[in-house]
Amino acid sequence: MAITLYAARGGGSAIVEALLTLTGQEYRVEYFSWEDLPNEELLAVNPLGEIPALRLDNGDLLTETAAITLWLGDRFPASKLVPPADDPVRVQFLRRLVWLVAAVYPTFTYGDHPERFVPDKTDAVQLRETTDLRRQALWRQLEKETGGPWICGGRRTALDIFIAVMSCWRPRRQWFAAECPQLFAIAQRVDQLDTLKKVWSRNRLPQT
Ligand SMILES: N[C@@H](CCC(=O)N[C@@H](CS)C(=O)NCC(=O)O)C(=O)O
Repeated sequence: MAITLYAARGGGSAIVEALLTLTGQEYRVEYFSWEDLPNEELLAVNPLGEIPALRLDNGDLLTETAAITLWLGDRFPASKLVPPADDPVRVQFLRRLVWLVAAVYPTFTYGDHPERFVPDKTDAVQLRETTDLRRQALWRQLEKETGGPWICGGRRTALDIFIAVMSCWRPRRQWFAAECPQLFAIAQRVDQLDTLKKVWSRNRLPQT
């Protein structure tokens, strides 16, 4: 049974699609259209109605980008996507991985569909604005901490793939070029990886 990735083009599933590609593992992708989310088929796979979701080769369901990343690191250590337990950069890797999904990602969860959380239209507009601002502050914080050339220093890890994809979302790449040049440079380096060219093209990335 091949690993199946439930996906939507350009979304968080593009991170997982790129990571899977870097492992060399065979997989199949089922793309949903954004207008169609959440739909019955996806809800049957992931009760949260979110992508990415992975059906593993043993039939298990694996959701949550951070969990998927750590699983890929365990399953495919040769891919070097995740620094191993005794690696000195492991602590900062874990810290930033969880920060990306626990601090940055929720600003999209609440900001992309504010009407799901606050029924009043004015409040919804405000929630979108405040989560957008919060995200900008978070990216600036990471920019300050980043020495380059990659998020974890001298070596590329899964986190650089997160940056390449997430920097295509609001406030988007032009903002990163102006406000977070180091993160922008990392994203551009990832854009250039030959192994990932087809993944980016399927996901219509990068977007400016
Ligand atoms: N905590 C999840 C968040 C996943 C998520 O928010 N996915 C978004 C797309 S990037 C989604 O499925 N949105 C569709 C919807 O909420 O209707 C993770 O880290 O994987």
